[in-house]
Amino acid sequence: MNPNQVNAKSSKQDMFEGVDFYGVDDLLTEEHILIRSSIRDFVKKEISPNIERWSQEGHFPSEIVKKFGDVGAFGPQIPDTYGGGGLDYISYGLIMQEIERGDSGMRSTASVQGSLVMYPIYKFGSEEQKRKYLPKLAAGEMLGCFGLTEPDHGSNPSGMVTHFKDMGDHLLLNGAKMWISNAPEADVAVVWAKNEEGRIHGLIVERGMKGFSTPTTHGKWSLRASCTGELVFDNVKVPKENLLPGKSGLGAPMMCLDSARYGIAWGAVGAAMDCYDAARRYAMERIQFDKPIGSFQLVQKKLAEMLTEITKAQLINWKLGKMMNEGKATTAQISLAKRNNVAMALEIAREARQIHGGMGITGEYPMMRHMMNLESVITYEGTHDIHLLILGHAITGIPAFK
Ligand code: TGC
Ligand code: FAD
Repeated sequence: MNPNQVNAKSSKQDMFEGVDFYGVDDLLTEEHILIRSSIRDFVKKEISPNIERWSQEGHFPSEIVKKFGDVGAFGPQIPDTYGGGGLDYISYGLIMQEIERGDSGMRSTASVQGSLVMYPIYKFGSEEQKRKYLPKLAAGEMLGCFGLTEPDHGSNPSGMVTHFKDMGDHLLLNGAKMWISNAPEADVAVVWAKNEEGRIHGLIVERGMKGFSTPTTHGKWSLRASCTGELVFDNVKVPKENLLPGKSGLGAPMMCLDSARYGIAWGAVGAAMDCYDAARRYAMERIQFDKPIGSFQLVQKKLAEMLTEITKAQLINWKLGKMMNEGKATTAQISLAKRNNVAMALEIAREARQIHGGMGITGEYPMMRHMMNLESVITYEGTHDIHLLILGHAITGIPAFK
């Protein structure tokens, strides 16, 4: 398939029509709507015309990093003193929603940078660390990644074996992380590792430190426009001033995950809206048995259920955003939103693809790409079942993980 044909067809469509059946926009401020419009325009111009080609080629467009910085997509929830947007959590959610409407891989790049790299440096970093890294990360002059998962420790990060020793004048880091978004292109990595007492700490590891490498993970069928890799530490000498001093223990990376999972709950709604929009349009245009397929009850059922689920997810996100703003959202409340909304988006991508018949498997329409992307989104930042167990723990008080 010629990617230019794909782009020519896509650009004729208005892919950015709003999906707002319950008037959720009435709950937003003028500033929220302005921020959403500016990101929507950015995605329409910089991502949508190219995303099918990037994904088919498995290409991470590194120039997008600076552009994301310019449009304010990195760390919108971080105070402006350090270069962040100084915005509330609903703004942050809307930004993730609009980026993921374009592509989940592009949203990954932005949410890792904002919630998993800038957030821990802002929350647990020294004043010097904040001043050194945050403005450059916010501006897209530097790309970061977050290393928690290991080859033998995914859902169970507390079992991690990556460790460091205090050598007096520096820390000596050994181990490996796997499945790390942004890793092959990152300038800096926030890495979680155990000290000699087995306590988890965050360290800032910079590209160029001897013994640190970031091999690319090849062969993905999902998030093909996002780069993924490993982090390998072979006797890396990390300066002591690169240790995050503010918090240790598993709770520190888990706090970062709360922020990122919240953004994913919004992002998934963006992917679902894009699929629903495409399906509704196709249902009205495609003629079979001398009628638009949208006139058949079974197709209408699919569309009605998609709209219902998107509307419910939008309301969950708005209320969760209010609780995030007030500092009241619990991990379990965030799990409910991430779990529900990603599963909902995946189901809508599958149904929307079916409405497109054979055309649905091509890159002329976005559903198949969203569907494949969402298989990662339903796995990372806690799998669908891990979030169910987090909810089960909150309901019963009994952790069923082990
Ligand atoms: P558990 O015993 O429950 O807790 C251990 C310690 O951590 C504390 N804690 C939290 N603190 C603050 N905020 C939270 N949300 C917290 N969650 C836990 C907890 O209080 C305890 O503290 P202390 O002082 O008592 O020791 O831990 P566990 O070992 O039983 O594990 C619980 C479990 C399974 C729920 C958790 O580990 C989990 O969520 N696993 C999933 C792992 C995961 O989500 N990994 C994500 C990797 S990053 C990623 O995927 C990025 S993709 C990015 C992209 O491209 O967009
Ligand atoms: P496992 O933990 O081995 O789980 C396998 C299966 O077992 C799952 O179905 C799981 O639900 C189930 N399971 C495990 N434990 C239990 C239990 N107690 N009860 C019931 N079922 C259970 N990590 C990072 O640190 N940084 C990143 O930037 C990052 N980016 C990623 C990008 C991509 C594209 C992908 C695919 C992953 C990324 N991850 C990242 C890793 C991701 O967070 C993990 O894949 C995820 O947490 C699951 O871990 P795992 O793959 O080892 O699966």
